Amino acid sequence: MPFGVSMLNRHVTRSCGRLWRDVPRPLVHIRSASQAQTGTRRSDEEQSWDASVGYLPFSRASIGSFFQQQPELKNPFLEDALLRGYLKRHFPSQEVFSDLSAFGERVAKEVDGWGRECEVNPPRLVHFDPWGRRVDHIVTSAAWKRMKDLSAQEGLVAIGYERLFGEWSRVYQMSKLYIFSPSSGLYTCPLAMTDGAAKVIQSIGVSWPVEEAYSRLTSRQPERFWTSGQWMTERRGGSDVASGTETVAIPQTDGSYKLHGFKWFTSATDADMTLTLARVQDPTGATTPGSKGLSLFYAEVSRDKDGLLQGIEVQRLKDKLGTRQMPTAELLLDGLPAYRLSEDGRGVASIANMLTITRIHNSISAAAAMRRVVQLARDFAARRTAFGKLLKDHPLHMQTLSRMEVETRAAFLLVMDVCRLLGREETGLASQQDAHLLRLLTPVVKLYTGKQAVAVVSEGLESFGGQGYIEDTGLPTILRDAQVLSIWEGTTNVLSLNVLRCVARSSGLVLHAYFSHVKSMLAGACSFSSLTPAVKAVDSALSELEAFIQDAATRKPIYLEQAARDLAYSLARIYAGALLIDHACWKGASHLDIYAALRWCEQDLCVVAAKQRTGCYDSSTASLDAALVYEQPIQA
Ligand code: UCC
Repeated sequence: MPFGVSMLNRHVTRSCGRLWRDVPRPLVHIRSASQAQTGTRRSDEEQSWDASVGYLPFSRASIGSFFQQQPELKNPFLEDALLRGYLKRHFPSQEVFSDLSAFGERVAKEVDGWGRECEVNPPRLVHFDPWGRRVDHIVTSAAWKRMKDLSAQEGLVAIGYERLFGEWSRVYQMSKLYIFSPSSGLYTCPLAMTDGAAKVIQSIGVSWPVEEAYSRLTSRQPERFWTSGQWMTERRGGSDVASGTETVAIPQTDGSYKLHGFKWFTSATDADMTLTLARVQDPTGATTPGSKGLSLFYAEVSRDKDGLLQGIEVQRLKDKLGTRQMPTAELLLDGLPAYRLSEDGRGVASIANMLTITRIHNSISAAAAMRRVVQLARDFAARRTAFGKLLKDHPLHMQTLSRMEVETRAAFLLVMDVCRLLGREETGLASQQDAHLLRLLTPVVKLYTGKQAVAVVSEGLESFGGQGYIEDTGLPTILRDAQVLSIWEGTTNVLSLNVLRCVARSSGLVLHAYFSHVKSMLAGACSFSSLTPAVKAVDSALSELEAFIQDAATRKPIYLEQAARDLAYSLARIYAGALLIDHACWKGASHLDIYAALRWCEQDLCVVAAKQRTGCYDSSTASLDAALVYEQPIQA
């Protein structure tokens, strides 16, 4: 400390000693801190002054003594009122409660730490061994490997195939994944594809050459358990699979094939097998273009006796915004041995079952990300004080978290309803209406929850203030990982168009199923006066939607195409409103279930009708939209 400053301090201390005694402690902290920062020894006089004010000096004054308490992850099953209420309402067996409760405990106490380890020790690619031989080893963390064992032990795929709980087995499996997902270090991605591959194999028939694979994909034994990839995306992009797939399959004399192509985006590339699309070459080397030329293939990822990958070169790992815990690679397929699973030219239709499953997993992850950020935010709000009181005592903060909670509840009920339908379909209990609903709602729920997740998680990060933006809190990872949910497995627009296609292909029957199911849910609520505003809102949105569809059916296809996204959003919001109402009518529901339904139904549920009224889908609007995007600056 410069001499002058030291003198001044001493002077101030002597002359103002009495006065300073009444100064609130924080100022005293500042004084002590400034002294220690300069590294000088404190005089006897100063130390006795500290003693006289009853203040224990800092041992490390430069950092002070206050630390914000971090949010605590508690058992995500026990903490989730809606999940527990939903299961209690629908689940015939109470047996799963103890399993979910124990798993939730394990997630909070153990698995969440592994998830963090996966994030900080991301996979890396070792191209060559020390002697220069090409090995293409994807090195993953110990935690990532533990996730695989855990997934087998906990039956995270197996539950869906054992079907011990009949039509509710999928709800049970997905509830477990919902608890697991935000702590899984993205291991839910390989599990989604593994589940999808098992589903495809089951639908095609569990026989040679995939019998062994099926038993491994659905195994509970870690040493037997396999994961699968789903290599669909090539350099031309992952949406328009029909024109983007260049990979060819060359028939071999034994009936198998060798694949040659370049897969641009293969996730969880450390998988044991994959399902992929390719075009079979005829003896002249020609292939059929478009969707009709695509067939579905099964290939194992194996190494020869020298440890070299058979028929695959790993070009590089992707440098992604999020999902960094998981290896995603560019792969050169150079004679990969494979078996054709589908009929020739039925590749897309055959892999569609996998898309249904991975899209449901995607939706589960989206709802789970929202739930996790809400759980952490509400815990933090009970710990952090600002402006003289805990955050939880600030009504505006609670309003923000409550809005996040309503979004999370809607997302949860949407995705669980799709799981319910899937379970009915797989146990032969699905009516025609259930089957139509499952087809329509799978893309709707995926696209809607993907968008909700980004918005809710982003809001959630803000509720931690600056700490939400700090990398090693683990919070930014949740946002980065949420961003992918609206991209992979079909972007929002691609899925919106998929909705239109399934309406057209079913000659509108999927919409009939939708209207009749929503109406039946509303009918069940008519005696609940507390829900009347919500019922009225959904009912009137449904009428608007019906009017829109009738009108749009008379227009040119471009009109519907422009409305596709808003239509999908309307389908999601109205259906979620009906589900929230339906859940609030359950005899075990609380007044807060009613409150959540009322809040959800306050928004514009039929956004497509509102946009139609403003001429949003008129042909002049389309050209103006494009003109606005490409407006050139006026030349000076
Ligand atoms: O993004 C990727 C990274 C992988 C990472 C894994 C993440 C796991 C998430 C885990 C959560 C944590 S992989 C690839 C992403 N790409 C896509 O998802 C594809 C997006 N594109 C589409 O969805 C397109 O609509 C296509 C490729 C499905 C359709 O293209 P086409 O060639 O135009 O085909 P069509 O004509 O629409 O359909 C062909 C057949 C028809 O059956 P048939 O011939 O019997 O009439 C359709 O009805 O396939 C049937 N089909 C479906 N069936 C098409 N889509 C479906 C469907 N969704 N469900 C049932």
